[in-house]
Amino acid sequence: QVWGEPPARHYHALYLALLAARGQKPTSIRKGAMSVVTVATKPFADQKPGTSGLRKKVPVFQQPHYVENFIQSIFDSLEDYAGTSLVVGGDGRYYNREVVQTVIRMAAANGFGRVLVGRGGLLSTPAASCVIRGREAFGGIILSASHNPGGPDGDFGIKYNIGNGGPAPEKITDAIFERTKTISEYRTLDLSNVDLDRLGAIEIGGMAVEVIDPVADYQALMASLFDFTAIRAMFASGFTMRFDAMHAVTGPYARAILEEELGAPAGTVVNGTPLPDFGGHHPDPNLVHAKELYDLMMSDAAPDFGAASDGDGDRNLIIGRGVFVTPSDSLAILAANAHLAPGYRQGLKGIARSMPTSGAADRVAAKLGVACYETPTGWKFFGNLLDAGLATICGEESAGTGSDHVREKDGLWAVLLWLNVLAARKQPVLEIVREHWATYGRNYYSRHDYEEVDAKAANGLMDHLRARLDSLPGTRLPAGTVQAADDFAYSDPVDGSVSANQGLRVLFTDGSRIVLRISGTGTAGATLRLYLERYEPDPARHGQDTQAALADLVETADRLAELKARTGRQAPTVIT
Ligand code: VG1
Ligand code: CO
Repeated sequence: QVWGEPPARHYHALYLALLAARGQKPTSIRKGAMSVVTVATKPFADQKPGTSGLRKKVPVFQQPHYVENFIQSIFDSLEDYAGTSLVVGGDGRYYNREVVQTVIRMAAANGFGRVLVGRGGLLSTPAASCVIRGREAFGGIILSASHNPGGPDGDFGIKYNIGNGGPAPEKITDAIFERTKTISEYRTLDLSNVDLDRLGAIEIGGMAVEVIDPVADYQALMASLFDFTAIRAMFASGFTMRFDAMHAVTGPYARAILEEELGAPAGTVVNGTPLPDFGGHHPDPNLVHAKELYDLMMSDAAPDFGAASDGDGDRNLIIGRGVFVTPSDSLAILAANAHLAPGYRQGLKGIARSMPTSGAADRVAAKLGVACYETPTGWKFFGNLLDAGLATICGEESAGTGSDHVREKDGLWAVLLWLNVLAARKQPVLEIVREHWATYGRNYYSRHDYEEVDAKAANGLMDHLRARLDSLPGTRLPAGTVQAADDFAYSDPVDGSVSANQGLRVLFTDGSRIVLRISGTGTAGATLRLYLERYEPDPARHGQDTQAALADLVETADRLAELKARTGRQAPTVIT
């Protein structure tokens, strides 16, 4: 194995390979001699992690000590990590490289034994999860604000993942937040930057820093799950596809796997180079921000299959020629067909979906005779179910699908499972979707987002509806008669922890639903999410326009929550 030459400017740099050859760990170097510095600091009041870590505008993170306070608070909330490995990487957005360097220095000063970092500071969220698990790291720090825009005025984010590769559970994120309120100092090293672009290992401050290929571990995992031979044969026989990486982190993964390994023609992957500002776009794979792909897929020039992923590579958009597959339907269809892929031939142990996600997957679970779990929004709630072997496939309406192969949702994984299903069934996407609806019925589904609403108005709206919930059952509304209404609370079947206030639900007697919640990932004002669902068993009525099919529910939601009056908006910002 050839290791990169450590740049001369590194203080006490050594080849890890040299040590490894001698069977040693870099512990012979005395700590303390390593210029550890303790820096006095004051708490910031706004470091509460949301649905997926701490997300703020870049200038907020650029305040002196802001990043360091949060990283030290993470370390202070962990136990017994001395000498263990920490994985670090991000989606390549603006400020990624700087924060990677900060994390490396602070990890060394706090006693980690090794940092594994993706070359260039890059690691997609699912790849980070894969590396944490595969290399048995203590945990990982993922730098991403996912689908939020990047650049100097865009968003940035920091998330901690535990040793199972998944997002830290609430117990830990709560502890981190508590720590940020009292922190008075942090530890770092007085060292210059590490060369992130050269593969190999060096040593700083008694800690090994190993720059790894960000794609390799992940690519090997994908090859172990899917029938690459069948997919390769499908491409060889003329199957066409476009994958839009949206100038974000999945570009290198998609090129390596789709084009180089599976033989899709060069140019299949577009916008494949990660840019710090994502080319000025929102790397959000939905019908608004991936409109170009959508338009192509609805045109005569459409390839057989279209897909996209988000900033950090954990979301997916699936569009067949002439048909957009809603994420909720995609979850259900993948669950129903997963056995066609070698990694899932044994069948599913169970399915899990977030509460706002449509009930389409529940029907598949019922038919398969396995349990379906309903969790709060956010991937951290799936971890326990996956670890306990209660579920194999999980998904969210927000374009997140994944399985027990890692502990994050995984955009490219979903795309590859779709390709595997297409290669096995040899049918167009449209036909597969229609057959699925004919078998299980169709769950018409849409989400209406009201972005950057005044936070007080949004909270007032929620409080008002929450106060009315108890009086709603039995009420007749344009969408039907209310059967039940509540503020969703989740009791984890594995560890018994309870998470309350996870979204307001109004359930109708015919199975239709209205759900309202405030986003936990927004960085400006409040984003209100209105989720609408109606079940249609009759195949003769499966051809309706989604928004038309849900019009009653939209009207009812406005009546119940006074959306227009309280937000001052006549229409949602984004409809997905
Ligand atoms: C949103 C989605 C949620 C997803 C989360 C993180 O959260 O609704 O389903 O898990 O983003 O995804 P919220 O609280 O804004 O609704 V990602 O790809 O942004 O890490
Ligand atoms: Co994401």
